[in-house]
Amino acid sequence: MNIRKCFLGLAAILLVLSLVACPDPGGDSADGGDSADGGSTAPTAGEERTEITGSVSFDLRYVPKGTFVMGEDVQQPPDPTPVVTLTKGFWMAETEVTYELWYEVYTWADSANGYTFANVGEQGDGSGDTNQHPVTTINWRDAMIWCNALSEKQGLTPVYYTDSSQATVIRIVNDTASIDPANGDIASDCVKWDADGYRMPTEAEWEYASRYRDGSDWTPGDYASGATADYTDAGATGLVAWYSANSGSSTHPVGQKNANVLGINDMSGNVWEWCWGWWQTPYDSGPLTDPHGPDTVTYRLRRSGCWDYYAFYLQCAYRLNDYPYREFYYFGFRPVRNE
Ligand SMILES: [Ca+2]
Ligand SMILES: [Ca+2]
Repeated sequence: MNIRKCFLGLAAILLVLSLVACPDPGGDSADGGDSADGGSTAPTAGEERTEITGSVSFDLRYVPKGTFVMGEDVQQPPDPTPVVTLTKGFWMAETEVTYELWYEVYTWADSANGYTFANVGEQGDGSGDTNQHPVTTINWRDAMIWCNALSEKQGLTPVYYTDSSQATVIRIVNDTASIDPANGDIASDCVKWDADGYRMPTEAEWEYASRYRDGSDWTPGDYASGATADYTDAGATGLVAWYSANSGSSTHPVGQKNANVLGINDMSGNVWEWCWGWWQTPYDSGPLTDPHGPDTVTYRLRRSGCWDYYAFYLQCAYRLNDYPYREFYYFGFRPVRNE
C-alpha cells in the first residue's frame, strides 16, 4: 500500500515536472501569426507553432540562429566547406507540404486571386496515395508562387516580386516580365528577404536545420537528418527516412518517421525539397553570412533524397539540382518564414 502510494506520488511529481518542462504543443499560437516577434520570451529550439489556413492546419518549428560548417563530410578537398552564420532564427515547416495543404492554397490562388501555376500537383507519387502524402509533380516556380499565395491568403507580406522594385507580387508562374522562360531566372533582388511571408529555404538554412542538434554539436553531413549513424547504416537510416530500400516504391504520408532534434520530419527522404538557391559548385570558401547563393546559373537546388533514390542521397550535406521549370513525381518542398 505504501509502495503504491509512493509510486502514485512519484508519478504525480513526474507529471508536474513534465508539464513544466515541455513547451506548449502549439495550440495556443494557432492564430498567433507574428506573436513570436513581439513576445517577451524568445522561441526555443524546435518550438512548435501551429498555423491554420482555411480548413488545413500545419506546424512550424523554430530554428535558432547560429554558425555551422556547410557541406562537411560530403564536399571533398579541394572544394571548400564554408563556415556559415545565420544571423536570424527562422520557422520551418515541420513536414513537407502535403497535398492537402497544397490544394487548399492552390484552389484559393488559382480560382479568384490571380495566380497561374504550371502544374496542379499530385498526391504523393501519383499512384495510390492520399492527401496526407507530400505534394509532388510541381516545379520550382510553382513552389515559389505557392509561397506567395500562402502569404497573401494569410495576410502576410509576400517574398517574391516581378523585379527589383519589389512592387508587384509574382503570381503567374511563367510571368516573362519577371522570369526568363529559358532558364527560370529570378534574381535575388526580386526577393524581399525581410518580409514576414513564406518562402523557400536557402540551401544553407535547409542544411542547417537538417543537421542541428544543439547549436554546437551537429549531425555529421553524411548522416540522414536525425539519424544516429551515417547513411550506410540501414538500421539508423531507416528510422528517419523513406528511401528506395524501404519505401515500397512509393511516397508515404508525411511525418511517419522519427523527426530530427528540432522536431522536423522527412528532411531526408520521402520527397526532394526545392530550395531557393542556384546551383553553384564548389561553394565559396567563406566565411558566409546569411548566404543566398549566386544570382543566376542554370539549375535550382534540391535537397533531401527521396523514396525513389538510394541512401547515399539522404546525406544532409548532399545536394542535387534541376531546371526550375521541371516537375517530377519526387519533387516537393517545405516553406520557411522569418522569425
Ligand atoms: Ca504511391
Ligand atoms: Ca524530404
